[in-house]
Amino acid sequence: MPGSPTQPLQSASRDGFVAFSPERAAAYRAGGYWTGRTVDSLLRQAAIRWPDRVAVLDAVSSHTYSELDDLVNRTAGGFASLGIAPGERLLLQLPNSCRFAVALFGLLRAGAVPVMCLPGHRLAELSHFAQVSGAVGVVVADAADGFDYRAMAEQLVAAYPQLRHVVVDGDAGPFLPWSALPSGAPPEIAVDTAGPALLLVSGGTTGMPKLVPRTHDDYVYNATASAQLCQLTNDDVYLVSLPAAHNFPLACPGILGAMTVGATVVFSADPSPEVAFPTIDRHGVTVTATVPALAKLWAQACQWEPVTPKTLRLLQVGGSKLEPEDAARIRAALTPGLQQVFGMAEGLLNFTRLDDPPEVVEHSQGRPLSDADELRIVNGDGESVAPGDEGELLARGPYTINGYFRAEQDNLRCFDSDGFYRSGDLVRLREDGYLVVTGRVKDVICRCGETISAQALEERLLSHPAVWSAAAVPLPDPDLGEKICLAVVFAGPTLTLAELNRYLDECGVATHARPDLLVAMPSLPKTPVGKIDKKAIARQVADAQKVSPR
Ligand code: OOB
Repeated sequence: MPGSPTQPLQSASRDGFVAFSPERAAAYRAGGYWTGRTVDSLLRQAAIRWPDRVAVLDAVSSHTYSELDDLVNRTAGGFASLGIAPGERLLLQLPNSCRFAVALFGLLRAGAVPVMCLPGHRLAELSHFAQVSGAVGVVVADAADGFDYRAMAEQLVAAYPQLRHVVVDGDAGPFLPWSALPSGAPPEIAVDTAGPALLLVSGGTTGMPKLVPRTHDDYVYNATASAQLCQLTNDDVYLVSLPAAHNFPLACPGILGAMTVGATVVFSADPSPEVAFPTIDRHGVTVTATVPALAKLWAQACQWEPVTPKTLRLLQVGGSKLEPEDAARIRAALTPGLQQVFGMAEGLLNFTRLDDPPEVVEHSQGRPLSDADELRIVNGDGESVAPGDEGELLARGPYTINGYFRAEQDNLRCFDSDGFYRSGDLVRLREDGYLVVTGRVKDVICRCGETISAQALEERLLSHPAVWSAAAVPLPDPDLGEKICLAVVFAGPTLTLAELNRYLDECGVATHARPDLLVAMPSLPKTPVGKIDKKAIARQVADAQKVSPR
């Protein structure tokens, strides 16, 4: 808590952290965006205001706010007695469960800075996170979804001996079992709320994910303002369907936003309709966040699942582009309360509003959360485009980072001289101030001197009733430079490449922008949060063809 008695400030995590400029920080404080509260104070305050309300529950446990607060006190004491000092980083990788919330707040209350790994991350990613963050420990489950996290932890600590503490939820093997965390009183620490509270991992599509330092001030604002926008109250029941460590279910408004109003958070370790629908029904879930592929699946599953969602008042969809036809189907099958969310771990969030007409909700990706968000839409030379034209989205504001953690080279590329974050997203600003995402700067295929937008091609194909999902990826080609490979999941019988190209011909798509290769797949590979993983598609197809991806 600000102003509490002291241990040193979080200096250990300061190196490699790019702070907001003093002028902008002062303006955000003066404007009331930053309130000097810690992320942990959200739980402390909820425990004071709503002690007996259920804070978190999962398939096996449930805790009121006051119980959760007590558990977190003990856990923070445990971490501190291991010798974990304020500012030190720990990798946190747990499945969706109450234990996730206890561990996250236990680390925060001990002053540690959790690195928010997703359950789908593996040794390559965890090694990268350990190396860049200089983490001193890991908190993992023994096993989940058929994967043995302990075995991975053994490899990890062998390569990174700096990882002094490995705490395992469940059967710990050679490591410290969660249940044997020493007991102790939570440490008294002084926290600089303008410093990093936690490190998110970027959803970037190229290279290893980068570490995104979110400060107490910015993240508390992020969660509080999102909860207000979504009109969350303590009658709401929020379902964590996506991996809890992802920014979307964590703070947009997600788990942290629910805490600002004393709502209940339900953790589901499995987002499939068979598990999620009965969970929604049993607990009267009113709000949840999904990615388009999951929302589409849920809408379709309403046709055959015996129990379907009846209580959802707000279904958030974000993470990748939702097509208007799918948005309409989702509204019809699941709830008229659909909300598109275009966000990023780096900060900027755009939401459609609760009272927006269907046209806006179905055809746009929302508008900025905050009136202090500053947006620029620029061409390849960095100049602002004409109103309504496509360009790259740049953003700056009270909850958008000023640099990745310990990534000087990336920061030169990803931030402009005014501190704007270059999102790499191509967007168009509608006259009403709403954004439409039109592609990614780098998600293009350079075929024979022409640059083809993968998203534009995918959108065309998705309008064909036989196409359930589609991804266009570049493959190296000796003559064309790159050729267009199309991976498709068909809704029914498979079409041939000639049939698809005939359809594109009818749609008036240029001949140079037609796929060269069609690969039908039973499902498209996904990233740990459930977005289509184009790198994996290119790798799979290239392996099958015995050529190397670009
Ligand atoms: C969310 O965060 P990340 O960090 O996993 O991914 C960010 C990127 C964006 O730059 C954009 O390329 C894409 O994901 N994206 C969307 C989108 N929402 C995110 N593309 C099109 N339409 C959308 N609605 O994905 C994220 C973070 C907070 C809330 C929601 C999503």
